[in-house]
Amino acid sequence: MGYVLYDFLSSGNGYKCRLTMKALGIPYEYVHKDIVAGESRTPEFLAINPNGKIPVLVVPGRGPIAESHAIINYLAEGTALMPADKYQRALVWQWLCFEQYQLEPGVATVRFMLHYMNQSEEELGIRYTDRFQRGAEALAVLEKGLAGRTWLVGEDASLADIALFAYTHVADEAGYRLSDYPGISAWIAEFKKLPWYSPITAP
Ligand SMILES: N[C@@H](CCC(=O)N[C@@H](CS)C(=O)NCC(=O)O)C(=O)O
Repeated sequence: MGYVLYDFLSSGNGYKCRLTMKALGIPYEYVHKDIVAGESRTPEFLAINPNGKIPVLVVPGRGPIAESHAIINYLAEGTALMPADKYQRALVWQWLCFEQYQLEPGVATVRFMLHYMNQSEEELGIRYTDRFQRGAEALAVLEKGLAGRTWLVGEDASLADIALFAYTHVADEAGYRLSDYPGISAWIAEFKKLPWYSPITAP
C-alpha cells in the first residue's frame, strides 16, 4: 500500500501536493472529496482530519498529515526541491509562510467564494473587499520578489515556487488580472515548461 491523497481537483492546496509528488516521481492514490458537497465534513473524514479540510496525505504505516505545507515539506525534505543550504531553506519557509498568511487567504478565498460557491461580490460585501485587497497586496509582493529572478529561491524551482504557483496561476478566477504582473506572468510561463508540470485539473 502506498500514499493516499484526499483531495479536490480545483484546490490549489491539494495541487501543491500533487505537483510535489509528480516532481519527485512518487506514486499515489488520488481520492476525490467533493468539499462543495460537504464530503470533508462527514464523521468518517473528520476521523482522518478533525479540521474537516483537504488535502490530507495518508502515509502508509504511519497515519495522516493535514496542511498542504506540512505535506509538501514531508515529501520534499532531503530532495532538490528543498535547498540543502540552511539560509536558502529559510527563504523557502519565508515564502511558504507568506503564502499561507497572505496570498492564500486573499486569492484562494476570493476564488472559492466567487467561482465555486457562486457568491456575488455584492452579497459578500466587506468580506469580499477585505479578502480581495489582501490578495492584491500579496500579488504585488510576489511580483517584487520575482524581480530579476527566474525562481523564488536559488537557481532552480523549489517548494517555494510550487506553493506560490498553485493559487497564483489561477488568480484570474478570483478577478485579478495576471497580465498586470509581468514578473509573475513570466514565472508562470517558465513553471509550465517544467518536465513534471501538470495542470490543476489532473488528479
Ligand atoms: N491551510 C490548509 C488549508 C486547507 C483548506 O482550506 N482546504 C479547503 C480546500 S482548499 C477545504 O478543504 N475546504 C472545505 C471545508 O472547509 O469544508 C492547507 O494549506 O492545506
